[in-house]
Amino acid sequence: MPDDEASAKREQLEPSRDHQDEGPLTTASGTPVDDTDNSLRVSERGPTLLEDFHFREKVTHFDHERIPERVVHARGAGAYGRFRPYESLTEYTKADFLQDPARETPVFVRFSTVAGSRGSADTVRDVRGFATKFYTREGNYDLVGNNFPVFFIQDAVKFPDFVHAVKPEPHHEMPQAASAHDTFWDFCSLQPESMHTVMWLMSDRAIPRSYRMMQGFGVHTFRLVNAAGRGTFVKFHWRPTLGAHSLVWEEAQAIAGKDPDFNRRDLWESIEQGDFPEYELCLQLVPEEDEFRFDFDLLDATKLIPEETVPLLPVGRMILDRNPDNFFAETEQVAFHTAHVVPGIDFTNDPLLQGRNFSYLDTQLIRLGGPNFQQIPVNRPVSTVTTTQRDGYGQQRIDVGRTSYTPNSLSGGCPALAAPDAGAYAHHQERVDGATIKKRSDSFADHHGQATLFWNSMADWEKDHIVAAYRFELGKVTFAEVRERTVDQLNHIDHTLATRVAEGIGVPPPKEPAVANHGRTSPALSLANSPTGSIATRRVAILAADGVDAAHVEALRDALAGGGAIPEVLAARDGEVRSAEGPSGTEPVTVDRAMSTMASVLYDAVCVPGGVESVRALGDDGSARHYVAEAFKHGKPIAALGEGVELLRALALPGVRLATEGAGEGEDGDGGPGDGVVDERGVVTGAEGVDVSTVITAFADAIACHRHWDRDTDRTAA
Ligand code: HDD
Repeated sequence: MPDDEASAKREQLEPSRDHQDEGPLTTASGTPVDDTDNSLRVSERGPTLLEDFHFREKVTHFDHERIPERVVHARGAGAYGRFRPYESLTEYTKADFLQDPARETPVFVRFSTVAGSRGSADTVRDVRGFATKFYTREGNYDLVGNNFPVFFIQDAVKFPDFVHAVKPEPHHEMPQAASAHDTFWDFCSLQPESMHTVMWLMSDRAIPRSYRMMQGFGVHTFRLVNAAGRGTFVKFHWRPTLGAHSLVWEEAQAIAGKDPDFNRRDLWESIEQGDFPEYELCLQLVPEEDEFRFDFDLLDATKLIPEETVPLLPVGRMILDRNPDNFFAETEQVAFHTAHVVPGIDFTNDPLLQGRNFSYLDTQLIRLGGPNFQQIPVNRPVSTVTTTQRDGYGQQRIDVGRTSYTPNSLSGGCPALAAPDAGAYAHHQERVDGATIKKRSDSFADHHGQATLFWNSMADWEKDHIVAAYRFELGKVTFAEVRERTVDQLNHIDHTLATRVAEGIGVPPPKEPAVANHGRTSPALSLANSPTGSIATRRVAILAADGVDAAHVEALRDALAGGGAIPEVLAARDGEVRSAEGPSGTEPVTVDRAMSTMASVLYDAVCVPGGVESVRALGDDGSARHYVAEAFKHGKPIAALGEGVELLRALALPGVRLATEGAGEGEDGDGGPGDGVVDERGVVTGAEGVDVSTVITAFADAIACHRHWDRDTDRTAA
């Protein structure tokens, strides 16, 4: 897109930005203020006077600073960016922003958790929201999706029930941002349509490593409409360039305490550092005549179309490259709405989507205080807005003229109605016939088949994590009958799953399967098949103490940063550590972080460089030992250079073979046979005399694999 279009939103926002760097402090009405520390009073110790207008205005504004948080998705983080299609999608849609690969469209994306309140932690087990506002030349298009392709319920009328069940329980408002409690499982065990999405919730998809490393889905089947009026069903997918990766549950819980802003910080810092999050937009297209070719209903939001059945068509790329200037003004006030559509994009009769089209507008009215929320800078379209809507709280526009009605003659009929062939939105025409009825279609009736598909498609370690998650969640449920009912539901998905869960929660395992497992799989559902290979933006802790081998640290820093990773030297204290005498002299090594401020759960990998004195000091330091052991437990790559291997040896990491002195020949690291490097399930060490660069290369390869699940203990626990 030419620069002017890419920056259209940025330029539009500029007049609203107030840098507060000119002139003195004033009241909101612009009167200069010379004292904002002392209220006006009668004598030094006397009562405060009502006539102190600055005091009253300051405190009154403060009293009114809060607005209601979102009833769901209250906690989130947002960023601006741009989207560009790879090629024209004219064949399927007339949407202007999908026509021209030379045109970029500005976007704002807000990621969120669902159940927690605004101040809750990022790394809770939950669905993540992935809402994108495209500021197109034809108005705003909002794709309000999640990081799961399916939803808990089929009909929007159930949404308040579902949300009431998952939110903290009303009598004591506990637990915060967690589904592991009685009401959630009571509801789900009575609502079998939730079983497929609950399975996703129990999987590692519910604890993403980063917003930059999770997929997004429009969930519903939508409709694209081309200039000839032909409709095509479509499912929207966002695919992160860095692949989809997740945390380990125990790690996620620790992070919630160590850094509750973990995902938000990651998004912010990546953009500040120029590591822009990137996602590919992909479509699953289904011709209208194929509507009934599936063994589920396309209108049922608890079902996905397996990628193996309808492959993903990559159609464009989105890059997030700018952080907001003000969290409240932009990220909090951004208002998404599923019915913000542009010509060429339309709805289907999915009853969940139909209900959403009511709810999002409604919620903004209470949340943002009235019908003029579209005039808030972050929400304003870059296209021209000409309505006959007037007045209301917070009106920002000065609509000039006498006519705010159609038709009129006094203003020459302006604004004129747009013609369909001149860009007007034309609702797709569909013939609908039938009696009014409150009944779910029979085609929505299979509640377990795709949950089974998901379970069947998981790698062994993913299955273990799922079992552990069910045990954790149900272990918090105090009603035996709710546990039993859930196990019964699981037995309709897979007998082994039900048995393994039952065994962990004190429920009698079901004697036989409720239904036979259909045996089908969809490999695309497994995180094990998500692309790996890059170390970009991975955080690597390099543990050091006085006497560290500075050459090792330098080599690590150079090689890892060269691959786009973020190496950081950690020591007991901030400042510097003395380096060992060596070829690089005795220059001290700069410490990036004190170990006490940055737990091992905040890094993707850990390395122990050499230096006899440093390694000995780390070995004597409980927190350094814990650092490595915890990273090991969470399946993270670990490396030791030179004498660093002694720290790993002292830890006696279970089942790990380390490179031994003089054992260089025939080891099995990255550099090929005989390279002297041992990579034992992501624990990388080099034999004596082996070039550290070879060890570091093997370490980088191990980091690119994300985690080494064959040694994580969440798995063996299940
Ligand atoms: Fe929703 C917010 C995603 C079903 C009612 N929803 C909200 C957000 C996302 C989603 C990402 C946060 C937007 C933001 O960042 O501001 N919601 C979904 C998806 C659904 C879904 C993917 C199913 C496919 N939602 C859904 C239903 C209803 C709602 C069925 C109501 C009947 N959702 C809302 C809401 C929220 C909302 C109450 C709260 C704040 C807001 O809208 O702006 O209207």
